[in-house]
Amino acid sequence: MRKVITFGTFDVFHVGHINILERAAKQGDFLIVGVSSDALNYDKKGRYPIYNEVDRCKIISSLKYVNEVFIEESLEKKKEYILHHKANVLVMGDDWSGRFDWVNDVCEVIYLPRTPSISTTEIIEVVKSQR
Ligand code: C2G
Repeated sequence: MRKVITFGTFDVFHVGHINILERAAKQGDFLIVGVSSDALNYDKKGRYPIYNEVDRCKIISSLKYVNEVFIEESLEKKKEYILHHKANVLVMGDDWSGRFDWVNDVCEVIYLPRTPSISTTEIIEVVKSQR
C-alpha cells in the first residue's frame, strides 16, 4: 500500500484545500493529514487560526479523501511524522516548493500547483471589508 502524507492549517476551509487533498489522495491508496496546531500556526503566521485545531481536525476527518488525521506540532518534526506513519510520499502545495526537500531521504516529495485566486487570508480580508 502506498501511503501519502500532507500537512496544512486548513483554516476557514475552502475549495483550494479540497483540491490539494483530492490530488494528494490520488498519489496513493491512503491519505494521512497533519493539521497544524493553533500554536504552530501562531508561530508561522503571527495570528491564531479562526477555527481552532479541534474543529479543523473534525472538518478534515470528515472528508472522503482522508483516512487519518493528527495534529502537527512543529515543522521540524516532519521526518518523525513521516516515519511514524510509514508514509511513502509527502505532498504539499507549491507555495512550499523546495522547503521540505530535506525529507527526501525518507520518502518521495511532491509539490502540486496551488489553486489560483483563493486563500484563507483573502477570505478574511473580504469579510473584514464588508463589515
Ligand atoms: N493550498 C492550495 N491552494 C490554495 C490554498 C492552499 O493548494 N489556494 C494548499 C497549500 O499549498 C497547502 C494546503 O493547501 O499544501 C494547506 O494550506 P494552508 O492551510 O495554508 O497550510 P499552511 O498554513 O501553509 O501549512 O507543514 C506545513 C504547514 O503546516 C503548511
